[in-house]
Amino acid sequence: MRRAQTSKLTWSDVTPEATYLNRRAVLAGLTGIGALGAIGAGLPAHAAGPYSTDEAPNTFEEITSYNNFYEFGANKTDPAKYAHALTTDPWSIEITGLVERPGTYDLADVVQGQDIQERIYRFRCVEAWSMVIPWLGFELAGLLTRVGVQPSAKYVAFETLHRPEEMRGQKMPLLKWPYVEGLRLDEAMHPLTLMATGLYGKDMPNQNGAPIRLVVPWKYGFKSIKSVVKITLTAEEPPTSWNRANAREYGFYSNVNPDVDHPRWSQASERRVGGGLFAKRQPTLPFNGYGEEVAGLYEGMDLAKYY
Ligand SMILES: Nc1nc2c(c(=O)[nH]1)N[C@H]1C(S)=C(S)[C@@H](COP(=O)(O)O)O[C@H]1N2
Ligand SMILES: [Mo]
Repeated sequence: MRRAQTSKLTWSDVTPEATYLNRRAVLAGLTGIGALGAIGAGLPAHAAGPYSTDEAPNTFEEITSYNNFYEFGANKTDPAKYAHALTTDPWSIEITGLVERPGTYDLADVVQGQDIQERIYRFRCVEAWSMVIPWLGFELAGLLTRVGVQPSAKYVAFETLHRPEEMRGQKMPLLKWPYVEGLRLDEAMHPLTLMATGLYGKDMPNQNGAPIRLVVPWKYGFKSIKSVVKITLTAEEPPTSWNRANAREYGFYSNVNPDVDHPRWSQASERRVGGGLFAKRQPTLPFNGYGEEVAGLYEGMDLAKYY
């Protein structure tokens, strides 16, 4: 089976990685240098779209060496050490539950025809560190629309691959396997919500959730489930791994909220990974800075109760 071609031409094809560190300079270069004009036509339509942040992305090295992916162990360095053992081709996703066209779809079919874009998002872990990551991905809404959501569906449940032979952390009871996550349907349909197939213009590194993972930038990192093999549309709120492990510390919503502290980590500020030992912590923003886009989803809800 052919490896899904998930990445169109992106910045990284025309510019060295270093230029990511100043996106404005890249943009200036593209408009200023005629030779890049023809190549520019092949860039994703919305590479500089309204959803990307102007903040400097973390380096590829930082993004791929400091990870949470308990399927490979509980330490930040375990995924980079052990995730190479994961076979990501062939890969399929079962899409089931309250959908018009349930089935097990090959990754190539899932991705085919979707509008793959580069989105530079802030990413905030509940452990109070953050990164800026140039994802490649498409809106989950595009996929859900294609399979057809039945009117009774209210939630979307996600499941990660369970393959202990390749995922050594699954031989340990770190969590109940497989890892599961969930979103309310309106959250899943929001244009900020991505199915990501790569970063820095390359296919997704295994430690970041190859070959396809969820990215929900206004929620704590653990909602962004990796290496997805199953998507189920449901009428009831689905279980989520961290809520099941510790309901007092992790709720279903898990929106980034500087006003609601986690019992072990203040959520008021964060440390940008790679900022250096003496870098100042920066304040954490409501909804991780995406409030303008998503606050309306939670109108009238007590976000201290529904944490
Ligand atoms: N399947 C799975 N998905 C997961 C996790 C995990 O352990 N298993 N960790 C989560 C957490 S806590 C974070 S912060 C992000 C980390 O994503 P990154 O390594 O790409 O930065 O992945 C999330 N998705
Ligand atoms: Mo996290």
